[in-house]
Amino acid sequence: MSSLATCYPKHIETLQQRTQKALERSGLDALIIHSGQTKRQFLDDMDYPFKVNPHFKAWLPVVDNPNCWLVVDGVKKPKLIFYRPEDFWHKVPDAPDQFWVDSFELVLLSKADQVFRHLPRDMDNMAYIGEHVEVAEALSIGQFNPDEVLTYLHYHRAYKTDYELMCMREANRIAVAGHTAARDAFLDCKSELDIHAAYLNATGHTDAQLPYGNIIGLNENGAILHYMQQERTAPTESLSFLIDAGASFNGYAADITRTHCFKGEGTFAELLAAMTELEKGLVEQVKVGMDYVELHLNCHLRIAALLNAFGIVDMSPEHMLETGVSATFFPHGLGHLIGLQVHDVGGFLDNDRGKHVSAPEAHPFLRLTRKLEDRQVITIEPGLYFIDSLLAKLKAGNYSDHVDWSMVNALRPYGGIRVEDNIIVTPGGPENITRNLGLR
Ligand SMILES: [Mn+2]
Repeated sequence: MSSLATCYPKHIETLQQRTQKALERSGLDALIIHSGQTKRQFLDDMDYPFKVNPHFKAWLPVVDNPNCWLVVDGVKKPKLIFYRPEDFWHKVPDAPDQFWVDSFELVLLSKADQVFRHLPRDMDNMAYIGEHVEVAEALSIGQFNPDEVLTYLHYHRAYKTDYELMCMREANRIAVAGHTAARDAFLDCKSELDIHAAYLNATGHTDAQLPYGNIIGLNENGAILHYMQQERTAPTESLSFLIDAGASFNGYAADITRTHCFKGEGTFAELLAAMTELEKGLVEQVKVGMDYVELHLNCHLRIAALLNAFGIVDMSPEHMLETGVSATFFPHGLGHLIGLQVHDVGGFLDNDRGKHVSAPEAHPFLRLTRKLEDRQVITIEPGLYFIDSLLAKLKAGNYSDHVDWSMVNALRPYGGIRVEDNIIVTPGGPENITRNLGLR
């Protein structure tokens, strides 16, 4: 049985190779990767929540420790400068002894401003990778976040190592536990805030540990794509529930959406069942070599066909796609790369030298234009919503007569539907790491 610990050395080897190649191309000697540092809130004595540099957590599962550094040249054993201050206000991390520690030459740092003692003496031909350019300047590091290096790393980051795939399966496992608890709380007629609390409880996450703020919308709130408020009072009647919520494991994200209908019958319940089948059908299409933009357009045609079959819009699917009518109901992209970041970088890179492929003009919110390849992890997340502002435009436009407005009005109180799974692209077909856990 392979475990995280047994897969990890190969992960480091892969990162070493990528680093070596990136350095070779840019003529640099090493990368100096900063985990980050805390940021003070304006006129306050407290810090914003710390968010680690993704280039740091790519190397090791440390996501909560500022003032750490990595020195990597792709050949020598990576050097980890690990911050362990004397501090009686905050919890100080233990000296590392986890499975990953042997992959590094470890140095402990007790004073953040003394890091220069452990960094290479001459860093003129090295590059700082991190957020705090002023720190890099003070340390006389020659370059800051060079495009050539970042592009190379961002492009290749889409191909996950076995270790990363294990982390992502585990993040999904945690999130699925949360989704199950949230669904039960919805069926108990709880408020959005109570459902959120049930989710956190089941995942063992704090709010700050979530890879993104939970979207928990009851009834018409399901139509607000990034709805972040959490009403503390339950609605008089719970009709529907849209939850887009993830989990983190070792710095890797899960991003899952489910929609639930309180009653098992009626038009919305039927539409939900049809959208679930539609999503599964799209996942089945995922294969190595596929153009993701085409899959996105195919998704529009499928959603348009549903709108037609349900008698909501009387137009051919092709015409709905051409005229933008399908985008009234499905205004976002089919999905994105996922990994160290929820919407992971590199979705528009056609090659590792930075050739950019934009989303089609009519689909500006699509975040992934790359061909699908082995070891990429993507989301598939079709949606169908009743969004007041977009419906108002449709009503005022040329195609209003094709819409059954009484039906639209009857569905508005249900908000919308989104179904989202996380998929590993493999030569043997899609591995649905969300549904494989039994989440329906
Ligand atoms: Mn997503």
